[in-house]
Amino acid sequence: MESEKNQSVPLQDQVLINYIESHMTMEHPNQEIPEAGVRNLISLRDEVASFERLMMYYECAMSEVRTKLEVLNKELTHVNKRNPFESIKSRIKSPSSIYDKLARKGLDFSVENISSHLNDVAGIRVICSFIDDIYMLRDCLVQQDDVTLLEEKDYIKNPKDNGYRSLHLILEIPIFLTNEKRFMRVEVQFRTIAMDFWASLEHQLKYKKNIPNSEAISEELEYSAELIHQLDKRMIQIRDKINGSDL
Ligand code: 0O2
Repeated sequence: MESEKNQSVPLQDQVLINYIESHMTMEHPNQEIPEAGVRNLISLRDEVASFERLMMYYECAMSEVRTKLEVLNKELTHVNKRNPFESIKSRIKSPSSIYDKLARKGLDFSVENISSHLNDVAGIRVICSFIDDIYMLRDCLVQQDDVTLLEEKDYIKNPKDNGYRSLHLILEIPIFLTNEKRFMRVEVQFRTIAMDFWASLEHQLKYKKNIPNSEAISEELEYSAELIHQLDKRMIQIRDKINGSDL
């Protein structure tokens, strides 16, 4: 009877079936486990395993791009005696953020939908002191042989209505696994320190509910974004004056 029930179940899943059955029958000794239930659990387990594998690929891709940026930072610091970026952060989008983003796009949570429809599962944020360093780093990165620029959103030249500024790149790079080469997408956001300061505060406004005077705060943020941009431009002028005085 037992072997008949599980006849068409692949051999490698037998261990799981035995485990589920032994556990469930201990709690509910008289309850039969429907085969469909076991099959659902198996397919869920397989989906979880594929999800974890996909996240591992994104982590590898993220490390590759992060290393590329750190190498550029090292070399440019050596050559120019100043570092083009101040800090770098990387993160893999959490499962709940992935779920929310897919839901916003009207898509189910699946490994297929994640890899086909999301560009920012692996994300890197590079914080620079100066705007011109952002474009210099961007050029150095996208001209590398194994990097393909899939998409670019220049919110520095074309800020969002709320005042948000950053340069966003969607890159595709290969990762080399034991038996295959896989192309993965990574989002890189470049900002100045001042833009990052602004975005962090604005992010709080976006995600905090029931803030009194939120419209007035939005207007203040928009105005501050403009001040920050003027300040960013001025810092470049001051830096150039300081460098000029060295000549
Ligand atoms: P998190 O938690 O920061 O990762 P697309 O990815 O092209 O389908 P999306 O997501 O609108 O569409 O792309 P976009 O415009 O490139 O923005 C992606 C990310 O930029 C956001 O990620 C934020 O990190 C940041 N961002 C964009 N607009 C704003 C803004 O107005 N204010 C702030 N503070 N950050 C912004 P997520 O997905 O929102 O989440």
